[in-house]
Amino acid sequence: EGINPQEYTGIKLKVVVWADAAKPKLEKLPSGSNVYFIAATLRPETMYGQNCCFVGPSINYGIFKVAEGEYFFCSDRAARNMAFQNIFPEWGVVEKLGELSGKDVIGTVVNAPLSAYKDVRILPMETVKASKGTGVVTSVPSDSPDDYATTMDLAKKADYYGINREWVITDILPIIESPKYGNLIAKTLVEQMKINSPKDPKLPEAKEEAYKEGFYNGTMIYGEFAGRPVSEAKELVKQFLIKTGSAFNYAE
Ligand code: A2H
Repeated sequence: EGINPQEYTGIKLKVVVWADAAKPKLEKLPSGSNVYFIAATLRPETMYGQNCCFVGPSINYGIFKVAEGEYFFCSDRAARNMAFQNIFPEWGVVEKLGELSGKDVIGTVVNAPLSAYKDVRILPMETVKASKGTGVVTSVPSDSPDDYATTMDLAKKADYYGINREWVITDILPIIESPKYGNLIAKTLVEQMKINSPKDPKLPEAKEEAYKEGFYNGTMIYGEFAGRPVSEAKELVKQFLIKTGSAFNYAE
């Protein structure tokens, strides 16, 4: 963690169907409540391509009250930060209604705002850091090398990860066009750099290059801002998500 605050967009992915393993741990939730998985992102303009949402399987998470009938699923650490950013009803106060591990929620179906795939699954990503963001990472395999590498690994080793192969969407939607890497920047970079695992040490370099190329040279080719440069669309998509109640600002 550096000295400058990191400004994330908190994306709200509403639970549609809980995984069976999560159900016994939800007893304190009033019936009819809405729970949202909160994913911290730096790339709100890519949300059209969300194909799943990642949690760290061995990270501990909580369910926190945000309003009457509305709850957030995120790490304790993120909840504490949110309590000091006017996101919860009472400043500095965290009200926790449940504790779950990432493993408990694998297979949960959530609605991903703006995503062309609409409802997507919660899937495991071993490289999610508990010490960053909300501990929840929404997956955009077209533009994030980490998400692309993890998606491909999950599809290849679904049995090993204890997931259903059909939960992994590998038909990747192009969102951004770049002169250098075409319309699937992450896939192109992962293949060019011969990255074949989510733990490959070349991933940070691929991530850096994908981010720069997308931001400075990318053009949107999907959604209401198609034709606009990514550098402009980023803020427009973010404001649209906030206005429609699907996102909020979160800093740490
Ligand atoms: B980004 P920074 Cl399309 N552990 O969102 C690991 N990674 C995490 C995380 C955690 N606890 N919390 C957030 N992230 C990811 C979209 C995206 C992202 C795209 C391309 C690049 C990219 C879709 N995933 O990030 O370390 C989230 O993934 C590359 C910079 O705080 C978040 O934005 O700078 C980004 O890393 C935050 O990274």
